[in-house]
Parts: sequence; C-alpha cells; structure tokens
Amino acid sequence: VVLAVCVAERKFPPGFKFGAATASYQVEGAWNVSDKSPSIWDTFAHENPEKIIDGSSGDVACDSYHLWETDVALAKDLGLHFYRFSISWSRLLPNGLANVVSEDGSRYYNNLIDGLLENGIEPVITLFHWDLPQKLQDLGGWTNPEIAIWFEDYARTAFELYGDRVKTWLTFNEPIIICDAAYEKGTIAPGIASPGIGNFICVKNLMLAHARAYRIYDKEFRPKYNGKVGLTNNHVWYEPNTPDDEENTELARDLAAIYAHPIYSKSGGWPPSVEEFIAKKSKEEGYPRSRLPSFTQEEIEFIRGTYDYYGLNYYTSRKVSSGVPTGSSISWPSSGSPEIGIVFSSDPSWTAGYAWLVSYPPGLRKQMNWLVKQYGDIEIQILENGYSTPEPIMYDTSRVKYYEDHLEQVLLAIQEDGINITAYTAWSLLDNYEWTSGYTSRFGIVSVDFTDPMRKRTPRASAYYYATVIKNHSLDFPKH
Ligand code: GBH
Repeated sequence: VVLAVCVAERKFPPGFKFGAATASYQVEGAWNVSDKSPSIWDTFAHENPEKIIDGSSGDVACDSYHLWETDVALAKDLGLHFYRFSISWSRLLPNGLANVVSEDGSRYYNNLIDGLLENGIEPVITLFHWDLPQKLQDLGGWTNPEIAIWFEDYARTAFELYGDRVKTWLTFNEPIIICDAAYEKGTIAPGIASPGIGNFICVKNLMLAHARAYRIYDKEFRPKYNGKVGLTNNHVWYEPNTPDDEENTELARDLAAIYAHPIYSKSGGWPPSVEEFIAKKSKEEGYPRSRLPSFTQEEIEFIRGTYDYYGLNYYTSRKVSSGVPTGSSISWPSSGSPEIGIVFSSDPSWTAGYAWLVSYPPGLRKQMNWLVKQYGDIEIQILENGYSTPEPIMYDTSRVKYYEDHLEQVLLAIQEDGINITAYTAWSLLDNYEWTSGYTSRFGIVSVDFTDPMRKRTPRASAYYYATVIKNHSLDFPKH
C-alpha cells in the first residue's frame, strides 16, 4: 500500500539524499597561491592551449578558493543535503608526498567543511578528480606502481584531517577517464598516448591505490568515524545497433567494467571476457604476454570487496556497431573503442544535446539494472548526472527537462526494479572549467559570469526546479 502511494505521488524514499558536485581544478582557481605546487592540469592548460577549445585554463575558474562562502550559501538556498567537492592533492601536499602538509591548503578545506556543516550540508569528498601533482607525474604518475603508496599516504592525510566530519569519501572520479583519456588517447592531462598499454598499467595501479586507501580507512578510521568509502565510475549505456552487435556490446560494457569488476564482483580480478579478449589479441599482435597486466591472487583478494557503495556518473548512451574508429571519434567511452573495433552512434529517437551529450534517460535505469545483475544488491549512489549548453542561458528549459526525465528513471529503478539507490547528484552546482572544452560548455544549474572579476553567480531555472524537487522530496508538486 505504501509503495503504491509513493508511485502515485512520485515520491523519493525517506532518507534519499540530493546533492550537487564540483571538482577542485574546475572551480577553485588560485592555482599558485601560497605553497600550492602545480598539478598536471596547470601544466597541460598552460603548455598546450591549442588542446583546449578556447585556449583557457583553470587559473581563476570560479575562484571558489576565495568565494567558497558564496558557494555554501548557494548550496543552502537550494536545500542541498550534500555538496560533493574534491581536494586538490598538490594544494594539500605541495610535494605530492606526505612529508609536508600545507597549512594554507588544509585550512581551506577545513573552512569549507565547517561552513557546509554549519549550514546543515554534508560534505562529500573526492580525493582524486584528475589534478595529479605534477611532481608525481614527473615520476610516471599512474604508470608508476609506487603511486599506490603515494595515494595511500595522501588518503591517510585527508582522513586524519577531515575524517571526524566527513562521512562519505570517494577515492576516484571516473577511473575510465583517468586511464583511457589520459594514458591511452592522451586527449587530456598528462596527454600520454599509449593505446592498449598505458591505460592498462594505469588501471592496475589505480585499483591497488583505491584498495590501499579503503583498507587504511577500514582499519584506522572506520572504528572511530564510521563513514563510507567508494569510488565513482562513469558509465555510458551501450545498446547493440543490430542483433549482430550484441556480443560486442556486452564486451564494451565489460571493458568499461575493468574499473569496477576487481572491486565489486564476487570473484574479483578483471572481467573474464576482457581478460580473455586482450590475452588473445596480444598474442596475435606478437606480445609475449597479455597487454592487460595480471594481478597476483593476493592482489585480487586485497582489492575485492573494498567498497561501501557503488558510485555512478551517468550522462549519455550509445549504439554499438562494428568498425574502426578514426580521427576525433577514437575517444572511449563515448565515441568508439579501437580495442574492440567498434564505433558508437546515437539513436535517432534519442534527444540530441550539446556535443557528446545525447539524452537518453532510460539508459540510466538500464545501466543500474546491469550493475545489479553483475554485482548483486549493491547500494548505488548517483554521484553525477547533468546537462550542458553552449550558451549561458538563464531560462534553461532543456536542462530542466533533462533533470526531470532522469529523476523519473531513478524513481522507476527504485520503485519498479527495487534497486537500492540512496543519492542523486547534479553536475554541476556551477558553470566551471569543462576540461578541454574550457568555458564553452556550461553544466551549472547556477551560472557563473566569467567576464566578471567577482565571478557573479546566478541561479538558473534548473536551480529553482531542483530546489523544488528537493523541498517536496517528489517529482510531483504544484507547477505555475
Ligand atoms: C564528468 O566527465 C567529470 O567527472 C566532470 O569533471 C565533468 O565536468 C563532467 O562529467 C561533464 O563532462 O570525445 O566525445 O568522447 C564526463 C566524461 C569524458 C565526457 C570525456 C566527455 C569527451 C567527449 N567525459 N568525454 S568524446
């Protein structure tokens, strides 16, 4: 009876949380204040302006380093239950290593955390949202196995400083982008093109780094702080273009799951289909061993089960067809996979959005069902979902529609499929530095005037819409 009422009212379950997200390099600015050292994004944007659509950098961005109180006030006005932000590793640890903790850096995040809590907003922290200290990149970054230890020390520093007040932690934002875009295609910082090699070394090291951070939390911090640790994966939902494409489609889903399977599956390690596929290909290509590095049994056990929730970032879906991706379409996960030999396209019935962001709301529900089928009855936190426009329009009806349609799928997944979804996060609270798109792609429910030295923030129609959903805890409310 209760369920029926909820369905009729399109209400979210009690305790379901709504939030919004940002990331350090995309909003903070203050790239060289105090003792902060450069991250790979400072270097990449400064040295390769031609790789950024508008040649810009995040030197100032939203200037949230100075304007964080305004961000907190906005989050409060929206009624957000939580605010997800990331720590800039090289702001907190200027050497990358944990011998020196920046006073200035640690104070900045302390203030932000306290400011949020004073306003009744939970801080949710991402430890790594792509801005690796340049000093660690100089030593190989994610291709140096030592990074698992560097990351453990960084994570411990953050847990020690903030664990008393921060109860939800993410080790990584979108490992697939960290390893594939950065070390396979080289389209983002640090710009290393090493297809089929660099990306696989990266993911192995990253899985071990995640597991180390999780295990020290478990041992040293959970008993006193009782928080949750996980990571968030970006999934593009794939569907076969024709019945012939079904096998490749499942392989594409499995290939994206090399970032999940070692942690979330019952068996641990790589997805068997991918392990087999890469081993076979590597042999055909003349390699003496698989390009996908193996784990020892001990490593498999060490990584397996190191999660308290499944973090999901979902934006878009694709149709899968056989073919060789070329030119600008080589970008996994949304354009094609040269590894599998597939190209991605959109379905004519899916709503075209800006650039890569085609809107297919049912893809979100289907992706979650796939995850539950793979990994069992896991708690899913949706940690990013959102929509961009090229123009800074205030009456953003297309974004409102995107949010409404995706939230509806979240409700269906909860009510009809019985999936345990506990949180939803809008990307983004603010217009910000959209990586290689610079300031040309706007994701904010709050607009930012980047021509204004004060970086004036103005809530859009979508902000008012989201605030109303949060206030009513429902998709049904009187509309004017
Ligand atoms: C997330 O990435 C990030 O977590 C966040 O920082 C970012 O601002 C947000 O989403 C919006 O993009 O060449 O066609 O493949 C999303 C994943 C991966 C989407 C790279 C864009 C490149 C387009 N992104 N992709 S394509």
